[in-house]
Amino acid sequence: MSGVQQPKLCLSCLAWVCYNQPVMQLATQLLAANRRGLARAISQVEDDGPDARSLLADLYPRTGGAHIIGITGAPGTGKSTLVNALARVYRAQDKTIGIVAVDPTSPFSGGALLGDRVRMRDLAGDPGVFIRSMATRGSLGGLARATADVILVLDAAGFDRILVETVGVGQAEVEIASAAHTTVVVEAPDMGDDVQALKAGVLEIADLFVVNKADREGADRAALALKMMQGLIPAAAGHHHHGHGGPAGHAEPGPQEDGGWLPPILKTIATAGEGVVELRDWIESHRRHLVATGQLQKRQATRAAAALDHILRERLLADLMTRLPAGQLPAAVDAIVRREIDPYAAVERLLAQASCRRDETAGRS
Ligand SMILES: Nc1nc2c(ncn2[C@@H]2O[C@H](COP(=O)(O)OP(=O)(O)OP(=O)(O)O)[C@@H](O)[C@H]2O)c(=O)[nH]1
Ligand SMILES: [Mg+2]
Repeated sequence: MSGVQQPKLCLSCLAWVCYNQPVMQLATQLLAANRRGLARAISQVEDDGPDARSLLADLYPRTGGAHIIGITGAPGTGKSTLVNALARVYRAQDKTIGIVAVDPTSPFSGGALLGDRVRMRDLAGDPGVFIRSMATRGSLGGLARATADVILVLDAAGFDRILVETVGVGQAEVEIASAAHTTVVVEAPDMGDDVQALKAGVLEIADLFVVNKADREGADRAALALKMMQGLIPAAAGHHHHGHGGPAGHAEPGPQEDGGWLPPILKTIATAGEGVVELRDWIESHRRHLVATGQLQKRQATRAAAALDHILRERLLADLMTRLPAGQLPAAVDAIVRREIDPYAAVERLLAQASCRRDETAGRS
């Protein structure tokens, strides 16, 4: 770095300042004044630009304070409306709220994001709330990475709770949701078939179920269907509990004697704010449960290991690619297709070629 004053992100207030300017204190009021700095920091990590790594390195020690809440469910179940209402009841407790709306459906995202903005407009003037819609990435994997990094920035900025809305349709969304401490799965009465469809990946990650649009017919039926489904979910990793004295349907939801957690099934009318205080209180109860049982710590360790594994794989592969003589990879593909070599042997050969190259360059220097 040169001696010239570089604008630097102030870690306390997340504004872009020069070195000699006084560092301001983090406060809810200041977040309002520095929204532009925060937005800029988020754009940086979202685009994975040249300064993103050093920015995240600076911010990382300040993360870990926020509770991350995933809100997932089929399209149109009322997730955005619920997030909006939830943010308001959290604000009533003076908690600061970051909101990340993720929409990976490429052809419609423009319209959907615009819709979210309109619905969330009444929160927009509140300095204790920051809303960010995630633009579609080139790949779903890229979207998951960008979302995780944006959550880190909001965490470092001091938001107490971060609400992450994802449309629960595929593996990438489940991956995004796995970044959450508490995952809320949203259903609606008129989505009968989708209750079945959701069973595949999303039900297993639910800490709370919400049947939204409880003003509509069929809400009780949907709640009952979920309750029955709970009995079908295998008890995985202390996540769910099936009472020893009977089926899960007879156990009280919430913390269980064996340290497990039985997801409650709540009914809400997001448009009227009904049941939303109860939802907030259940989320907080789940948070306390995670802390009390040490599961928060455990989840964080699991996530750290997964992140490390992922980054390590990417780095090693990229490293290998730079060391591989040009044309070797397509040549190997051709050889496999021609049945001259099997894929395992091809990998061995590629690795040997890459390490030859390394010895060569090492010998030269
Ligand atoms: N009747 C009724 N309508 C609701 C309720 N909650 C949301 N809606 C309506 O349902 C529609 C979809 O709501 P959104 O909040 O956009 O749903 P979403 O799940 O975020 O939708 P996507 O992000 O597109 O997947 C809107 O017209 C809402 O006004 C509710 O409790 N009752
Ligand atoms: Mg939405």
